[in-house]
This record gives sequence, structure tokens and C-alpha cells, in this order.
Amino acid sequence: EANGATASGISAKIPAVAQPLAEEPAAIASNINYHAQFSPHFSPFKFEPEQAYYATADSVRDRLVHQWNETYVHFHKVDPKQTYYLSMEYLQGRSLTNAIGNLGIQDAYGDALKKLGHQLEEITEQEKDAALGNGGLGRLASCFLDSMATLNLPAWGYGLRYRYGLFKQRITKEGQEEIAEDWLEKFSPWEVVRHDIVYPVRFFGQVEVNSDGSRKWVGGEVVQALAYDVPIPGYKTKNTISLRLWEAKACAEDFNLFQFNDGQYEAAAQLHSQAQQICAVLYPGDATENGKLLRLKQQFFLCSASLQDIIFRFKERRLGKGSWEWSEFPSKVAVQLNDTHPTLAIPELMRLLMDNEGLGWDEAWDVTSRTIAYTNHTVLPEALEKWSQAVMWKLLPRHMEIVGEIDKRFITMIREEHTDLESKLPGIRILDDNPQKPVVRMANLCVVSAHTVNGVAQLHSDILTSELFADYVSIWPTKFQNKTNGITPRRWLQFCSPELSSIITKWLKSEQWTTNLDLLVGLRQFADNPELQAEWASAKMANKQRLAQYIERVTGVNIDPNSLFDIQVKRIHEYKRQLLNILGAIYRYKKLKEMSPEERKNTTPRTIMIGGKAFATYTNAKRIVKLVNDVGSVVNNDPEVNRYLKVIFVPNYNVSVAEILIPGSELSQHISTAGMEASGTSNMKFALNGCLIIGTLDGANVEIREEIGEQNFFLFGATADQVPKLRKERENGLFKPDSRFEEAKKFIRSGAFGGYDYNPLLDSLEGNTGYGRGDYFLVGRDFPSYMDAQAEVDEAYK
Ligand code: B1H
Repeated sequence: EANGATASGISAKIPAVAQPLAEEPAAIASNINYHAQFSPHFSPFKFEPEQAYYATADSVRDRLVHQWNETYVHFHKVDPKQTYYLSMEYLQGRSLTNAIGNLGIQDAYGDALKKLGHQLEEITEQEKDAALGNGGLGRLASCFLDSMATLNLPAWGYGLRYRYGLFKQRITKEGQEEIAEDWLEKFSPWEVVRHDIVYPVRFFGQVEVNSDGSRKWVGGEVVQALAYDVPIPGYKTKNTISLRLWEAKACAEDFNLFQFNDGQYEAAAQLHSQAQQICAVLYPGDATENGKLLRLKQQFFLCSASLQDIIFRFKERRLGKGSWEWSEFPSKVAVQLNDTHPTLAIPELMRLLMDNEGLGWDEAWDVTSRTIAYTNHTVLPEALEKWSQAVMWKLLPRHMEIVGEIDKRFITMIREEHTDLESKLPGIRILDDNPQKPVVRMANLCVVSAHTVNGVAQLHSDILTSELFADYVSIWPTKFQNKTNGITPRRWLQFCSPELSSIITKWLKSEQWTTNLDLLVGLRQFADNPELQAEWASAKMANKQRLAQYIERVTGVNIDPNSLFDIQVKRIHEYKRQLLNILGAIYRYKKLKEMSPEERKNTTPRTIMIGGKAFATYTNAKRIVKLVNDVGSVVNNDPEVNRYLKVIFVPNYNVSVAEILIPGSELSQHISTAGMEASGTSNMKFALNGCLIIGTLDGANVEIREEIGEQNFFLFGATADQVPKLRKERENGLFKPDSRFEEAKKFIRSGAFGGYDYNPLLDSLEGNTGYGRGDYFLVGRDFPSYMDAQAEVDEAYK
């Protein structure tokens, strides 16, 4: 097929490769052997699990590369509208199981490895997670790539190739400790460096005005963006799309040989080390502060390299078809911004079109706004990005001119066409000229420039149109949409719980559900069938046992697979209310202590597992991690009650840990203050694994509850529309805390969980208002209904 491609850049001479690899285990084993010998990464003749992993991955990659190249050539020829996902984060996790599963060759590879003296399951454990993301937003990006590949869509992901991904979390006596995660320590078999794909990216400098009035950004420093491509295979389809990750590089000329020969080694390599800093680390925040200038450089680096590449591909493909117009660009290119982090794509596309391609403002604006779409992922004020105008003028002077012009034209449009909104202008325009701290509001820039704006669950999208972006709705009534998040059912059920998957396939008499989850309703008719129930229970028990073994391995604590497995795993944040969970556990522990041995026997034994990473400088989040660990140390070592309750902090929560936890869950907690969790996506993963939910009416919980039914969702807590009033009541001193809530806090203050000073954390739940006080997240308000819902859970489990 490759012979047909004629456009520049793709040689007409590359012959179509015959499917290079056989399906028989013996042939596969010999191919793995071949890679162990001839794609060596280690000393010869070593074939421990680690070497077997790399050789197996190399062998699987051959298959992917074959499909991948064909996909590339196919889309080059057909030239469809292509969707580009721009994201600062991708939480890919491991790739081997996923690749083998998507190619449908598990059995053959399992048998091949057996011939070589290894177990596929053991080999896959050797792989390090690619954790180029923080949490839900990054994992969503990875799930979208998987699904788009499976749906045979012409899609690309663009991101950054961080040297160090999200930190590794170690739990010590002090609480959480962060360790750099060196996912590239050995190397990643899942990336291919494209030495021919390099673009210059400029920082700083100044704007020159040419004699014809056109403008040009010159000077400053230029860094090279080098492409690393990761193949993203679809499930049971040839379509294999690309995740293109940019690495920053200085050029050879940037290395100052003169200084080096003069013994000034650091000065000589200064430009090189500056370039290296750009992709050194992932911004380790979910909804937070810090690291300003470098973060802005990262964002611009992603946007500029990706857009240059997109424009290059557009021209290359259009040239292959003869003549073309810029106005066709939006019918060939869709750019989706994953939150405001890649907002600079807007002024960068304007700049490239005007200053490089010679378009006028109106034409460039038309192309840009029809190309760009924006997804909002949060309403938390601290996560709505605002960049200092001064920093922006320094780093990106031409872009600030363009942003200023967009702002000016927006103001003019409001004054001319929406006079009713004139008084709202200070809040809805893009620049905030507050003399104390002039900033650019990135979300406003996105809303003004993009042709569509979406929230990530129905409730969240409603909050966007009724609150955060309400003033824009009357200007652009059709711009705002909802796109409720989703997850890939392959990674999150089929591959992480093969036992349950084969039961589902058996009863549905088809595997179609793996690409069409609506078909799962077909199981309803068998819900009361004792045979299905027995099979289901035994699969769940197997997954619980696997989870118990894992917990014992990483924490040393033995947990009982016959107890109720209750799990809350997500980034640690006050709005997600891990504190509500642990306060409930503390109250439960205190009551168990007060019971007679006979009374205890009537309780429902529970294992409460909490896991997640805290932003390194988020003090209260780190205190919560410490508290969960301290409670665990006391409860788990208390011989009187530890048969009825265990509290486990699961260290270093990441994608591959989730793949063990979620299949073994029976109850999971999604208990954020209503209105604050935009969607949540682990709620979907748990529900998909037959786990019940205790939760608030927040984010996608609302829609999940409609699908799984009220009987499978233990509902509690205030609703989003009540929250402002409840906060007011609290401020006015009208809140009367429940005695159980007071008892749990008092128990911690008594020193029951050790000598650490938990007063500052507990103080955040006290009083009416004040910084870090006043229980902003309404833990006290929701505590009684939470405990009642937990009591219902205990009864249901019996
Ligand atoms: C979500 C973020 C986020 N929303 C800032 N916002 C970040 C904000 O590094 N930063 O600066 C990183 C991440 N992440 C999450 O997105 C929401 O909280 C979830 O509710 C949602 O499910 C997920 C995917 O839409």
C-alpha cells in the first residue's frame, strides 16, 4: 500500500512490508530470542525477567511499527480531517499488556514465553509506569487516545517527554516523601525518536516591524523541539495512532567550545542545560501554585512545536492534492485543548498564520477560532490559570501583542453588540489590568477564541454555563457543550480483570461489550441466576486475594479477603475529602473499642484502603496522608479489633496499582463536596468492575447513579445548589455539629494516634470563617449523613 503515497516526505520507493511476524508460539519465541541477542540492552546471555521483558517488548513493538506505518500512509493518502489532542499530561501507565491485548495475541505470547522459561504475567511486572501526568486529567488523555485508535479515528496526541514523571511516593515516619521517578532509567521500548522531526522554538527576544507593517518575532533564545513518537494501537484494528512527545534540545553551535577549552565547563554548556530544564520534570500539581516561568516555557514549547508540526503536515498533505487555501485548514485540522494548559496554542496559531504565512488578522482569526476547541476540567479558583502580564511580555512579546488585540476586539464587540454586558467587562475580558497584579486570564482567552467549550460531566457543564462562564452564554449560546468523560473498557476491565471479563463474555455470548459497553445491560436478565452469581463471586474473590497479596507485599499488613474491601484512591485534596473517610474510620474504630466481644461479632468486617499522592507543598494534604498512616498503625496492631477493621494507606498510587486495586474493590468512595469534582473517572472504573459506590451528587457520580441504579449507590451529603447557602449558614454561626463528628476529632486530639500535631489540620474544620478554618469543604455538615450511609453499607454487605 505504501507505494501509492506520493506527497513530499514519504518516499514512493518504500516497499509495503509483508506481515513480518508469525502467530505461532514457536516463531514468536524465536523472535523474542532474536531481540534478546540482536537488540541488546544488557550483557549477552542474561535472560532474567528484566531482559525477557525488554526482548518481548521489542518483539511486540515490531508488530506495532508495521501497523503504525500503514496507518500513517493511509491517512496521508486519504487526508481526512485530523484531530489533535494537546495536553501537558498523559498518564499512560504500562504498555505491554495493553499492546498484546489490543493485538489479540495474549495466548501466543504467553505460550512463547513459557517455552523460554518465563511467565507473561511476571514479565509484564518488570515495566515501569510512564507517569507523565498527575491524575484524572492525564489519564483521561491516555484513555481518549486508546479509544480514538479503537474507533479508527485519525487522531494524534501531542505532549512533552518529561525526563522525570510524577514523583514516586514513599511513606516514612514523617509521612509522604517524594522521590524522582526515573521512568527512562534504562530506556522505554515504546518510543521511537524521529531524528527528522525537529522545530525551532523561540523564547524572549523582541518584535520587529517590517516596512510593510507586518511584524516579526526575533532574537531571544531558540531551542530545538525533537519528536519522540509512541505508538497507540487500537483494539482489534490496524489503526495505530501516534502520541508525539517533544524533547527540548540545544544545537551543537550552542555548545561553547572556546569556553570549554578555557576550563569554563558549566558556562560552556549553559544553553544546553537551559534547554534540558524545559522537559526535566512534570509540574507535580493537581490544581495548584508555583514554578512560574519554567511552567510557562513548557506550555509554550508544547504549543509551538505541535502547531508547527500540524501546519507542516497540513501543507504536505494538501500539496499532494494540488492547490489549497488556508480557509480549508479548519476542515482538516481540529485542535482540542486539554484544559487551559495549552492555551498559548491560540496566539501561536495566530502568529504563525500572520507573521509566517502572511494572512491578515481577520482571516487568521477565522481559521484559528474554527480550529480550536477547549475543554474545561475544573471550577476551583486556584486552578484557573492566570499568567502575569509582565512575565508574558518578557517571554513571549509577540504573543502578548496578539492577546492584547484579541482582548481589545472583544471589548469593542461587547460595547457595540452586547451593551447589557458592558458592566461585566472587568470580569469577562481577557486581560485583568488590576494595577496590583496585571494578569492574562487563560480560561477567558479560551472561551473567547474557541468555537466550542465543554465541561466533563453534565453537572459540571451546567455549573460552567450557570456560574463560571454564565456571562458568555448570551453572547455565544451554542458554544457551550457537555462531554461526559469516559474510560477505556479494555484496560479498565478486560485486561485488568480477565476472570470477570470472561464471565461477562460467556453470559452475553459475545465479546462485543469490550467496544460497546451499552451491551452490559444484557447481564441484567441473569442477575438472579445463582450460577452467574457464583461465578461472579468467585472472580471477585480471586481479585480480592490478588489485591490482599499485593497489600501484604507493599505494606506488610495482612488483610482478610472475607472483609468488605472499601477503597478511596485519587490525588489527596481537601475537596475530595479523604478527611471525611478517615474521620469515619476513626469513629468506627472508637465504637468497636467500646463494644463487647459479642457485639463486635455482629459488625461487618471492613478493610479501608486509601491511596493517593499529595502535592509536595500542600501541607494539609500531607497531614492527611500522615493521619491515615498513623490510624493504620494503631488500628492494624490492635488485637482487640483488628479482625473487624483494618486501615491501609496504599503507597505510591499510580495506574498499575489501580489495575490491581479496582478489580478487587467492593465499595469505593467518591465523596467530594458537591460541585467541586468536575467529573471523576475512577468512579467509572470501579462501577465497571462491579463495585458499589458511596458518594455525593457530584461530577459524573450523578450520571453513574442513573445507570447503575439507586440500590447500587449509597448517596449522602449536600447537593451542589445547597453548598453556598450552607457555607453562609456556617459563617453566620448557625451550624450545629453532630456529636459523632465532635467525638472523632476529640479522639485524634487526645493523642490516640501518636504524638504528631494534628491540631492545624483539625482546626481547618472548626470555626466559622478564616484562612484554613471554617470547614470550607463541609466535612462536618456531611458527616452524619455519611455515617448513616455507611451503616446502610454494613447492612447491605451482610
Ligand atoms: C482535573 C486538573 C488539573 N481538573 C491543574 N483540573 C493541574 C489542574 O498541574 N496542574 O496545574 C493539573 C490538573 N485536573 C481533573 O480532570 C478533575 O479534577 C476531575 O474531576 C476530572 O475527572 C479530570 C478529567 O476531566
